[in-house]
Amino acid sequence: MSAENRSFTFRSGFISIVGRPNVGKSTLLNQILGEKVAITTSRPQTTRNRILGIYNTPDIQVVFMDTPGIHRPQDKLGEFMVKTAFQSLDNVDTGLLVVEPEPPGPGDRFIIENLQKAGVRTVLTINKIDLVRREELLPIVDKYRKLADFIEIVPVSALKDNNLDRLMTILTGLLPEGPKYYPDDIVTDQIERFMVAEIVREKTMMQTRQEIPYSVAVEVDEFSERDNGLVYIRAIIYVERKSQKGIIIGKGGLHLKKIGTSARQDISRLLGTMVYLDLRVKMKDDWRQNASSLKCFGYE
Ligand SMILES: Nc1nc2c(ncn2[C@@H]2O[C@H](COP(=O)(O)OP(=O)(O)OP(=O)(O)O)[C@@H](O)[C@H]2O)c(=O)[nH]1
Ligand SMILES: [Mg+2]
Repeated sequence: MSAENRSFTFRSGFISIVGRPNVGKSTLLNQILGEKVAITTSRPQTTRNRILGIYNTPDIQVVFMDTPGIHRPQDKLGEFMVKTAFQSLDNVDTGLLVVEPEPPGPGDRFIIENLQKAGVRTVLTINKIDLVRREELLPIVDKYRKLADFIEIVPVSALKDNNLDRLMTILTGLLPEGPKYYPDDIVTDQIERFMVAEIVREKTMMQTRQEIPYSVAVEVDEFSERDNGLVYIRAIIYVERKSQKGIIIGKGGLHLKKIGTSARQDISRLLGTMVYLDLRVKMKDDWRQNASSLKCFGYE
């Protein structure tokens, strides 16, 4: 029976997930969906675009938007990321603010002020509660309660899947009557090419340090199915300096090989096929400050 024939009302809405970098927004979205739609790393500023994640039950659809962490931008890429995060608040039904289990800092206050200015009603999620004791958590909840008029404050652990059912009960309870925006079988609107590039970026970010994780952009320049069912993918890892190129490739190409092996496993799982992954490393001087390079990588 289609949704139209049912006697109950269908409810739906858009929820934007915002917060400082590295608080666990993308981990939370992946865990809610039970599928990995957004890459996650232990480094701040991992997410650079708005990532859609669609949650379905027979009578509910929530369209989540994962967003880049809101920070003080140091370059044009950072400006794009912060703008993307704030734009995601236009026309949403609810904001889901994610914070660390610590008292609100200036960054959190800044985001809260902007949510208020935009008139977005907000549920606060205190994430990573697996890292603190209960006695430590209560005063933090209290501080947030005094700071703003949140619809609800929900402590969770996205990583350990702790209290996410309660969070979802609250979020879905807020949904207005509405249409099904996306078909049931769609979990994200991202195309495979983008997801593949993101996986390569995730593995590169995870296996590099200092400035390199932030200097990396990935472009898939060939994606083709070969006769034997194998998918051939060529991806270019762009860095900003010659020295970074050398580090990523490593002695005898060993480091790049390691990145490729772990990326290939995830891409194979995503596409459900055997994958041949050809990785190249190229340099694009200071691309994070260059408008045309940013455009070329889809950061505009
Ligand atoms: N201990 C613990 N770690 C968590 C939890 N949720 C996320 N993390 C970790 O926090 C780090 C950042 O997670 P992400 O999901 O990438 O954070 P994000 O907010 O999307 O970060 P940006 O995209 O950079 O803004 C990763 O190392 C996660 O494994 C949690 O509930 N508990
Ligand atoms: Mg993220």
